[in-house]
Amino acid sequence: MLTTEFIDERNAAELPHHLTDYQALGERLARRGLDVERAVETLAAFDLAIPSWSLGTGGTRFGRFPGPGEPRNVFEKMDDVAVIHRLTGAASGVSLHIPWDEPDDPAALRGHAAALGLRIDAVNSNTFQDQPGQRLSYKFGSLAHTDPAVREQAIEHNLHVIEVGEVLGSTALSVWLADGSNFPGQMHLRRAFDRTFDGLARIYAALPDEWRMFIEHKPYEPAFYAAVVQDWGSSYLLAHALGPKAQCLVDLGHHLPATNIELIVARLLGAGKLGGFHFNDAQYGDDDLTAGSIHPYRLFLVFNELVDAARDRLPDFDPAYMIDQSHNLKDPIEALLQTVDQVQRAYARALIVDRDALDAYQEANDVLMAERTLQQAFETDVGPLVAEARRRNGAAIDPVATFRASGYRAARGEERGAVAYAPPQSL
Ligand SMILES: [Mn+2]
Repeated sequence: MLTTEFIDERNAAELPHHLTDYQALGERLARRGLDVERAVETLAAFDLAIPSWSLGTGGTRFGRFPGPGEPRNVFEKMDDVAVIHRLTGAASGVSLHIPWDEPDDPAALRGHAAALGLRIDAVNSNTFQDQPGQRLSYKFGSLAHTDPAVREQAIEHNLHVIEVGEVLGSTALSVWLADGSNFPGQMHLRRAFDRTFDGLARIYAALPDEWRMFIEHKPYEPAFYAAVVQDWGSSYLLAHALGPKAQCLVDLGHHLPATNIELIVARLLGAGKLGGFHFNDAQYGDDDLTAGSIHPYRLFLVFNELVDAARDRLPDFDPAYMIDQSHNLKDPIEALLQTVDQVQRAYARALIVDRDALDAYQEANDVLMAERTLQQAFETDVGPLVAEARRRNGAAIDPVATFRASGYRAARGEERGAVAYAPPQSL
C-alpha cells in the first residue's frame, strides 16, 4: 500500500516544483554564506521515536472519541509506526510503555520491529496507576511512599521493565513519577525526595552498562500541591547524585506558563545532563498538543541550543528525541506525520542560523542584530529543505498528502474495525 513505488510515484508528480523551490532556497542561503547541502545532510540523519501510546486516539478525563482502524495491539502499533517512518524517513524508533504495551513475547516483538526497519527506543515504567491484580496501591505514591513494601514493589516493577527492555533491544529507561501530595502537611517534603532517590539508586544499580536512565520532571498533576520531582532542579539533583548514566528528560509540556524552556535546555547541556525530549506543545498546562502548533518559535530556540551544543562538541551530548502527545481530535498517524514535520522544520531553521555572525553580534553586544540573526533563520521557509531531506531518505515530499492518497486508514478500518481500544493517556 505505502510501497516505495507508490511514494516514488507521488514524489515524481511534485518533483519539478520541489526542485525549483529547493534551488531557490539554496541560492538565498548561499547569499548569507550558508551551505544548504550541509544542512540537508545533517537533517537527513535526524531520527526520533514514536511512543506506543500515541497510535490510538487519546482522550481527556471527560471522554474519548476513537476512530476506525486504530491498532488493536502492540504489533499493529508497530505497523503504524513503520508507515510514519516510511513517509518521513525520520521515525525509526518506538518508545514502549510497560505494562500498557508489554508484549507476551518480547523477542517476537523485537523481530517484528526489525523486519519493519524499526528499533526499540526508551522503555517507560508506570508506577502512577494501579494495574489489575496489583498487590499494593500507588494511591499515596510509589518510590516516595511511606511504606517500604510499596517502594519495593515500585522498584521491582522498574527492574522488570529493564529486563523486558533488554530483550527488546532498548538502551534506556524513562522514569516519570506521579508521586507527590495534594495538600500542605500531607507529605514530608524532604523525606519523600530522599526516599525517591534511594529507590532510583536501586534501579540505577541494575542498569546494564550501555543503558541510560531518563528522569522526567513535571510541576503538577496528578499531585496538585507538591510533586516530588517537580522541576529540572530536582531532576538534576537526582541525576547528578545517581551518576553518569542518569540524565534529565525535558517534556516540553511539563513547565509552568512563561518558563524559559530553552534556558533549561542550555543549563542541562552545560552540565552534561540533557538526556532527551518529549516533544509536544501547550497553551495552558500539560496539554499534549502537536509539537510546534502553539509555540513554533520556542521549538526553534530549543533546537538552536542543540545545534549550538553539537557545534561546540559538548561531551555527553547525545539527546534522545521522543514524542509524547495525546491525539484527541486528529487521526493519530496524521498528527504524528505533522509532528515529525514540525520538529524537522524547527531543526532545519536552527541549522541555517548564521552562527559566526551570531557569535560576533553577541560579543559586540549588538542586541538588535543578534536577535535579527535568529529571526532571519526562523522566518525562512525551510519547507523545501525538509522535503529534500525526506526525499533523499526515500520518504515522501508531502507525507500527509501521500498518506491520505494511500487509503491506509480506510483499509485498516476494514481490517481492524472500529474497535474501542483501551485508551492510554499521554504522560
Ligand atoms: Mn512525557
